[in-house]
Amino acid sequence: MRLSLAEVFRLGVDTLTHNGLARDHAESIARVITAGQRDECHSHGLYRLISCVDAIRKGKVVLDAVPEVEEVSPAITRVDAGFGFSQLAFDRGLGRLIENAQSIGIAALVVNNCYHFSALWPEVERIAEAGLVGLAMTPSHSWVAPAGGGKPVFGTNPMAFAWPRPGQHPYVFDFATSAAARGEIELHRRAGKKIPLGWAVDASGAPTDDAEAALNGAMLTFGGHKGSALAAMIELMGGALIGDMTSADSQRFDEGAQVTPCHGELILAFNPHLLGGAKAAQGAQSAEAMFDSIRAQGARLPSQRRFEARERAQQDGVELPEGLYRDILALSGR
Ligand code: NDP
Ligand code: PYC
Repeated sequence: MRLSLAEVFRLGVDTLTHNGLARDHAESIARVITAGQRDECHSHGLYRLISCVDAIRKGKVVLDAVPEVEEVSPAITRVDAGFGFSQLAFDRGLGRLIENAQSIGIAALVVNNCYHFSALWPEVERIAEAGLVGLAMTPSHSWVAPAGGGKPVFGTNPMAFAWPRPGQHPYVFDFATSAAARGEIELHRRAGKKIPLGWAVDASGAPTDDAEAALNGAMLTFGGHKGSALAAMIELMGGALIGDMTSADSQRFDEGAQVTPCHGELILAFNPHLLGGAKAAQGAQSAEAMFDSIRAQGARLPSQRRFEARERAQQDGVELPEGLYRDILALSGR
């Protein structure tokens, strides 16, 4: 199936509103899902509509939650998502985050009490578009074992970073601190494909290449003890520090419903002009020199694949597996 980006967006909005979600939430979600499909981030593109609708139908998510924005201090904006989805809460808080970082140099946006399922790069890219450096992190459900253990403690805990580059795409990375995102393993299961060894262990703690066994066992962190420590940091900063749930808390809060995780998110913005002062321009040049040395070796920058996919999709639309399209149509009431 080939769809234009406008069709992907409409399919997203229609599917979510058909299932009872308020239109402002549906549009915020459809924007990030469309961006995921456009950039060929398949685990967080249209596929996510299935888990969104699942969470809606299980009665967990507040469908018309109105995010409440509170200016906690000149540096901290808190948005209480009211147990709705995260995207509208982020949209409502972003302007304050940017204004605060522009005027005082460093600012935080804390989103609390949100159902969260999206990739983080669309958020940090929006911060970089304002000329700021962005860093975002969030827990999920406890699916991931610590290095040296075999039982789930951490979430897949993604972390995203964006560095603005005037006149070109920002430098952006965004990855789960697990060896792969859970969505990737789910997509392997849907396609009946094996997963690489090293992504997960089965319920008995043995390495597995079977997606179903992995989902029922424990996922592994990337980079052994290093990924494990980063995953713990995200539990602390994106959970404990901001007065919200860790991945283990989120799992308990779920009460076996197996819907998308509910917790908080921490988003930070840094103003390179205020932090760099008289040397800000020099800092930007050093950054470019580093990016050039990476590329000069034939290595690629993170997100380069996405930006290339974006260009193709903007011209030609996106390709969608027939089975996924059928599954989504069945949820959309069309
Ligand atoms: P990937 O492993 O697919 O990608 C990680 C990052 O590394 C990307 O920025 C990617 O850029 C870059 N990259 C990949 N290969 C290379 C390479 N050879 N050289 C340089 N850079 C490279 O990400 P994950 O599977 O870990 O995560 C996928 C998504 O899932 C993320 O967007 C994340 O936010 C989301 N997620 C969300 C969760 C949530 O709770 N909300 C939980 C877990 C994950 P490129 O994209 O260009 O390949
Ligand atoms: O793919 O790991 C994942 C994930 C968890 C929550 C949303 N995506």
